[in-house]
Amino acid sequence: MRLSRYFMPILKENPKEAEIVSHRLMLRAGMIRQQSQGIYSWLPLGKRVLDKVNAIIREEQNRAGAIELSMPTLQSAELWQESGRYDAYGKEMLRIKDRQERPMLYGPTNEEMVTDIFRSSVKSYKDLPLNLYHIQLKFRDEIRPRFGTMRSREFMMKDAYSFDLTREGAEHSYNKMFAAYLRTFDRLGLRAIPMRADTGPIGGNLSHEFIILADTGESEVFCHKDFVGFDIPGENTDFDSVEGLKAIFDKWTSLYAATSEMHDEAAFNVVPEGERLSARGIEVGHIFYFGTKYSEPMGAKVQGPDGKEHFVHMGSYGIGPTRLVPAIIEASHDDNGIIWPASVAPFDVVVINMKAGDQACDDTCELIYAALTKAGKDVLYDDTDDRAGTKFATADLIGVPVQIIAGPRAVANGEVEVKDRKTGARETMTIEAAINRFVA
Ligand code: 5CA
Repeated sequence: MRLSRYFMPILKENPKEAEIVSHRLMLRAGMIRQQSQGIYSWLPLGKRVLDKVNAIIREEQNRAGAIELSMPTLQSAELWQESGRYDAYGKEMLRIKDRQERPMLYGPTNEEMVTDIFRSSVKSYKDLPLNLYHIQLKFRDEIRPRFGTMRSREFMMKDAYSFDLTREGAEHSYNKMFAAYLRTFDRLGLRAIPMRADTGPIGGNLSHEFIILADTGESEVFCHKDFVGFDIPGENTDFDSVEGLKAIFDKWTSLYAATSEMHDEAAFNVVPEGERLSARGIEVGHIFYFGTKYSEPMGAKVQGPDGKEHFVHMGSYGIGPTRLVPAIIEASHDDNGIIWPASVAPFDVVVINMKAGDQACDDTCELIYAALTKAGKDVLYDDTDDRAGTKFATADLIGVPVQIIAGPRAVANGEVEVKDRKTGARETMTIEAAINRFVA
């Protein structure tokens, strides 16, 4: 992508409305724009990051055996009347009427709709277990939308829904998502700690929130320090192994960890003082097992091996991609801007032409840009005629992991400078070596 032809509206000044660093940096880097309170457009740079986050979520959901579909944002009120949540949900639900005066709503979550899909076609235990997910916009008319896309009214959610014949089966499905979440957040460069959590309007009695520790987090959390160093389940994790996944779940729930709603001061005080961590955190995922809470009122049942009909046991599993992007920034930035983990960086590398219009600089940059693009890399080429200082500041602000800097003096020697955004380390090398770094 040539910056001269891209749309990346950088802000020079710090936006006043932004209270936390991620919101400030997302606005300054031209990643998002508020359209009305708590409702955002994702501008091209932000969209790239969001897509990369979603790609990782999708890969790990698929690895754990979940199957992707797509459900609409607008739902009929009838389904919610069946489950009893239409009245219970309260003012967070945006209710609307269509031209026939039929009550509709902008979905805050999809338990009812997915249960309807399930009951319309699954009739036998032989088709279980089943886990269906989508990545879709939701709407919750939050009282206090704030911190940009961290807590917005319209936001994206990956929501998965599992169906099993028995409680034991449902627990295995829960453990699959539990392990998949540990892997997902790790790949996003985050350390998320599962904590016992309140179930709120979703319901049920088994639930974990996945929390990133951050000073700007909205939740108050209490946990054992050792979680920070626990091993993440590997790529070779066998998601069909009941014992294997149970062992992962047991290990990650063996020490104290709870959000303030579930906090038990006496139990926390049993943890040796030096190992207690009481901090603030950002909830990036939340998983629930709620048994037959929706399947019973909505009549979602299957024939079991005993020939009888059984209401299915369900769970739901949410991740907030539009919250994860600012959460990643909260965890990874410095005074100059964002520092993206390579896995979600909007571009793999930025090529900075320090003197656009200078033939040697232009030729060198074009050569590198073409070679890296051909090698399948996402390359941003700063071909604008801005001052070098402005270009460096922009490259640092948008947080691309590697900068290749082509200035007249180095280029005259057949060389460029390669800068690591995270460490700030700079290395001069031949043009060929710089290319080979990515191509090899
Ligand atoms: N149906 C269940 C799981 S699929 C559910 O709705 N769970 S939830 O309410 O906990 O939301 C799941 C995730 O969505 C949260 O962990 C959070 O990451 C994200 N999320 C929830 N509300 C917002 C919001 N207002 N803004 C941004 N992200 C949000």
